[in-house]
Amino acid sequence: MNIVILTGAGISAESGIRTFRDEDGLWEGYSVDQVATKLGFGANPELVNRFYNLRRRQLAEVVPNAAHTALVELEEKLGNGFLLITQNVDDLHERAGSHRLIHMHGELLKSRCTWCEIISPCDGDLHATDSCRKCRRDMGMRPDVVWFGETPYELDRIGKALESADIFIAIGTSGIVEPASRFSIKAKVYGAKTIEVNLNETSKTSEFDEIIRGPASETVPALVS
Ligand code: BJW
Repeated sequence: MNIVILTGAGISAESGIRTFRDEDGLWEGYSVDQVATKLGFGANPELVNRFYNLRRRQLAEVVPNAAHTALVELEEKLGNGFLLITQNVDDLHERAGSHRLIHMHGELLKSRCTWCEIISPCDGDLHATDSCRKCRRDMGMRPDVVWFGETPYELDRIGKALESADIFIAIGTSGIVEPASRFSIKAKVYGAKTIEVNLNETSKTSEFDEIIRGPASETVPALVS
């Protein structure tokens, strides 16, 4: 049995991390073009790093919730038949104990040099003036997150997993952002049963075989038990 899970900001909401597009979402007060595009970073790298520094610091104040933990239990049951793809840049899945995990939109706790592309662990603040430890150039250190117009990580591995999935479950994602928004249809075309787990209806709800409504901290443990 192969199960592929896609998680979005909704799974971390009950841990205290704001989603992007819900009322009071993270994008409110910020222009997406300013903080989540390469052009925005080029125009004002210090502002962009400040936005991510704040979010990186907030990670220290939150802990995984019952939904993250339930997915660890499912991974332990299924072993190689399990793959967790997260769009989240927080580290709550790994802190809960997930191993078979892809961070398709990158990770807040890593930095990337825009000059030489080296990726390094990053648990403190980043500044545009920081020098890269490898190429020594400055004005290029950015969070290792995937912005609009950039290619998400590990799409080949994800594509293969979707083709062999028996069950695909999307948890806490609005289904607005491509290419993740197309994963459920791809899995379905290749024969998977698809399940949406979300507090609310999404623009993709009608595409799923089964819908489970409610907070992830309750619905996910019930689903995997
Ligand atoms: C709960 C809950 C609870 C709440 N329990 N549920 C026109 C111009 C330019 C680009 C495009 C364009 N049209 C399309 C594009 C492509 C673009 C895109 O999709 N844009 C659309 C927005 C229009 N996509 C890209 O550019 C991507 N790259 C790409 O497509 O490359 C081309 C390519 C494709 C295929 C192969 C090769 C190349 C890159 C996208 C990068 C997204 N980056 C971000 C920011 C990351 C850094 C950061 O964190 O700041 O990733 S955007 C943001 O959205 C973040 C998220 O991962 C992503 C998805 O959001 P998510 O997780 O769905 O959150 P929300 O807030 O939207 O939804 C939360 C959900 O939870 C809601 O449904 C709630 O109901 C629910 N919920 N509480 C259960 N307790």
